[in-house]
Amino acid sequence: MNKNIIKKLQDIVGAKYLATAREDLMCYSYDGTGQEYMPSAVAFPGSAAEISSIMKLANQELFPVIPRGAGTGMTGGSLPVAGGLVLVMSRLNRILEIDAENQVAEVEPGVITGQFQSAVRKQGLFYPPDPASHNFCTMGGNVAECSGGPSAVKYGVTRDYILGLEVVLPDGKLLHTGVRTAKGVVGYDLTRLITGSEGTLGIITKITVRLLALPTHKKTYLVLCDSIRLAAVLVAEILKSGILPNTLEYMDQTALHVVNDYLPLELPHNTGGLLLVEVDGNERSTEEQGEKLLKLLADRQAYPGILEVRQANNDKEVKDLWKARRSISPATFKLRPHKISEDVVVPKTKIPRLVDFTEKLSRELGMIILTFGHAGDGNIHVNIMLDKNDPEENRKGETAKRRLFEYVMSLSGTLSGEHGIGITKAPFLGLELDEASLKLMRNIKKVFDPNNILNPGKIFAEHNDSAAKTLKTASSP
Ligand code: 2HG
Ligand code: ZN
Repeated sequence: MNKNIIKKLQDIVGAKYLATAREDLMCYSYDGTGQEYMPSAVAFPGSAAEISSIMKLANQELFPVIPRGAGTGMTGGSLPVAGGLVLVMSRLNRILEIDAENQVAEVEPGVITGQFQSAVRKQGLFYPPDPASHNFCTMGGNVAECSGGPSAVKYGVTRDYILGLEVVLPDGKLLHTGVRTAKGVVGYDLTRLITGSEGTLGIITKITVRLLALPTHKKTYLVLCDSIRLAAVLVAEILKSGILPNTLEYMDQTALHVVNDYLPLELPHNTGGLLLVEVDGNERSTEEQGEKLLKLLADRQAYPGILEVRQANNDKEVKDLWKARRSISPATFKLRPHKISEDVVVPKTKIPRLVDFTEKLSRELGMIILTFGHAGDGNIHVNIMLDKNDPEENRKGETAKRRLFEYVMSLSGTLSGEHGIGITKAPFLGLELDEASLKLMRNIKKVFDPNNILNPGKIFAEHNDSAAKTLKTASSP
């Protein structure tokens, strides 16, 4: 990026909000994937108007612009793979309004999700989307990736709460999408198109969300099983019984061990697999659902492999369980220095088959592959642990990932439930999407961003769609 452009960027955001020193750039060169790409500069814009001027300049000078929230993404969505300017949204961090009566709020993209949840909770309201990283990740990043989390099984994902957006388009124009009302069907649903578009169609500068009334009660349980297979089988059984938990999370034995090693907590580890189940609602419905769950799990004739069902007795126990659950992802790095982290989804009844498959794959390739996650909606995190500096492990890791994706497709699943495609899954897009969809999506990107300025290299691998299709043919069952 030449001096002239740097000068113009300084004029737009102010010299103190533009970083070019190598040590500063390094802080914005990586994300949750552990991959690193150095940007040419990093800007901290203070308004949509500044972002608009930056985008106009980027189109004149043809440099890439990459929006970034907190950098917790797991697929490389905020990495400057082609260099360029990283736009850090941390200064746009105000909760603009909480309209309690209409159960609507408006926030800027740099607001930390967990802080927003606490703010609405104080008014008896509830914003359910809760990525495991909610203490660090941002609302803007969540919208860009359409993040999920443990509560998605009952409450849905980020897109289900986004009513409208203010967005700076790649050419610098300001776009307002959606509504502030409970319903709205005027024109194409641009809000949904931009939600989950991974920062490739526009830069989100304001978010209007819908809120719910805060559930007054909850009950949290641990179900200890003698095998992961049973834990996986129980997921569909619990949901079939009519219980709708707000959390139905699953952890295999490796996940349990690694968290115990990471935190000063003692999760039961002499089990084959564990379910974390939580029900919420008003006092009566929570009571009823809890009783129904305990009754179902007490049927040891049907489920002889259930070792124990524990209920969290107080707030501290509940907090500790959640801390353990939210720590699995960072704790896994105790096993190996790197991981390939996947977020595949399969129909609930097929989770046992997926779990069997990953265990077999792990044995066959001699690698640690652990599984945990949002089993209630069939969204399983498969973590393939490795050392990327070891060429042999790297090769085996890539083999494991490809075989996992092919298997998930054969189960009528999907490649990503919550982390998006980014760069890590881009070469595999053609496994899931047909030619017509791919073409339409690429054309949508061209309409929004003809110069391919905004977050280039994401979702669509430059030349790899057809390569992925070859895989599809090779893997057809
Ligand atoms: C979680 O649910 C996150 O903990 C991270 O989505 C998953 O590290 C992972 O694979
Ligand atoms: Zn997750």
